[in-house]
Amino acid sequence: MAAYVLYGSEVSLFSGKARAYLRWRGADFEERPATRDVYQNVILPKVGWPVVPVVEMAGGDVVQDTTDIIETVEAQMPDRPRAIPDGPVQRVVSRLLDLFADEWLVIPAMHYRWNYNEDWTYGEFGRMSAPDAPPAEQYAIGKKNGERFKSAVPMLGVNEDTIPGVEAAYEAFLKDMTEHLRHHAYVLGGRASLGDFALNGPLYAHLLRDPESGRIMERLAPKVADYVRRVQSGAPGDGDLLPEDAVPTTLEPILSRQMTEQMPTLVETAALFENWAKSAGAGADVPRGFGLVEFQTGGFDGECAARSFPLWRLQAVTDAIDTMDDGAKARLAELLDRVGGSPLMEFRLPARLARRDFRLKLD
Ligand SMILES: N[C@@H](CCC(=O)N[C@@H](CS)C(=O)NCC(=O)O)C(=O)O
Repeated sequence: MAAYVLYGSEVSLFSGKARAYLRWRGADFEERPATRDVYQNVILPKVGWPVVPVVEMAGGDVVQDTTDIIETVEAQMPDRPRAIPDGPVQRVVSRLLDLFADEWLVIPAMHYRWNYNEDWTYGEFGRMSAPDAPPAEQYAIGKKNGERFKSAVPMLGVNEDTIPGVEAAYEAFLKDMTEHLRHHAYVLGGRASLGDFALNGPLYAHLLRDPESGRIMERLAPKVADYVRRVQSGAPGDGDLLPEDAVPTTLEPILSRQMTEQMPTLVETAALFENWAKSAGAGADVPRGFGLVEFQTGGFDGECAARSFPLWRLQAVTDAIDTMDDGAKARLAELLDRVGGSPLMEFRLPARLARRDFRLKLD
C-alpha cells in the first residue's frame, strides 16, 4: 500500500489542491475515487461528516483539510525545498493566498460551475459516486449529491444582482495573474509553493476543467490555463523562490483585491463570531456560519453567509505575523501598506479558534 491514500476526485476543488501538492512533493500516494462506498466506509466513520479530500496514512490515521494535509506531509517528508516558504514575509503571503484561493476564489469557482456547467457536473458527480452504474442512474445520483453543493451558491452571495461583479472580479484576477506570469513561473518565483497549490484548487477543478469555464479561461487567459496545468502536474519548476524573502510586485494587484474585497467581509464575520463566542464555552463547536454579512466584489454589493472557516485561515495568517522578528515585520508592513492591508498588522480574531476531530472549536 502507498504511504498516503488520497480519497477525492477530479471534479472536487480541494482534491485538486491536495493532489498538486502531493505530486510536487513526490510523495508515495495513491488516489482513490470518493465513491458512495468510500464515504460510507472511510470518510463518515473516520471524519464524522461528508467531505473530501481525505488523506489516509499508513496505520489508518486520516487527515482532512488541505492545508493540514500539506503541513502533515511536509512534517513527515522533510525534503527541500519546502512548500511553506522559510522566508517570513513569503510565508505570510503564502498564508494570505491560501485564504484568498480557498475562501474567495471559491465564489467564481462555484458561480461558473453551477451557472455554466450544471448538467455536466451532475454527470461527473454521478460517475465519481457510482462508477459502475449506467449513465441515467449516474446522472440521478449525481443530481441528488450535486444539489447539496449547488445550494451553497446563493450562500456565497452569488445571485442575479452580484453575478456581473463576480465575473468582473474574476476577469480582473485573470488579467493580473497573466501579467504576473509574464515575469514569474509561480506566485513567488521559479518554483511552486503553498500559494500555487491553493490557487490550483479553484482554478483547476472548476475553472479550467469544467468545460464551459475552461473555454472562458483559455480565451481570456491562456497563460493562466498553462500555469494551472503545470501546477496540477506537480512540475518541480526550474528555479527557486525570489531571493531575500522578496515578494513579486506583480502579485500586489491580487493582494490589493483581497484587501479591498475579502478582508472587510472577514472583519464583519469576526464581529459576529465575537458575539457568538460570548455565550459559548471553551471547546464549543463553532457553527459553520454566523448569519449574513455584506460583501462587495467587482464593484457590486451583496450579502453572503458569514462563514466561520475563513476565520481559521485568517488566524493562520496572523499567527504567521506574530512569529516574525521586527525586521521582517517592518518589511511586511511596507508590503501591506502598498496593498491596502495595513490593518492586518494589528487585527486579531476576538477569540482563538482550534481544530479538533475535523471540526472548528472555540479554543
Ligand atoms: N477546508 C477544506 C474544504 C474541503 C471542502 O470544502 N471540500 C468539498 C469538496 S471540494 C466538500 O466535500 N464539501 C462538503 C461540505 O463542505 O459540506 C479543505 O481544505 O480540505
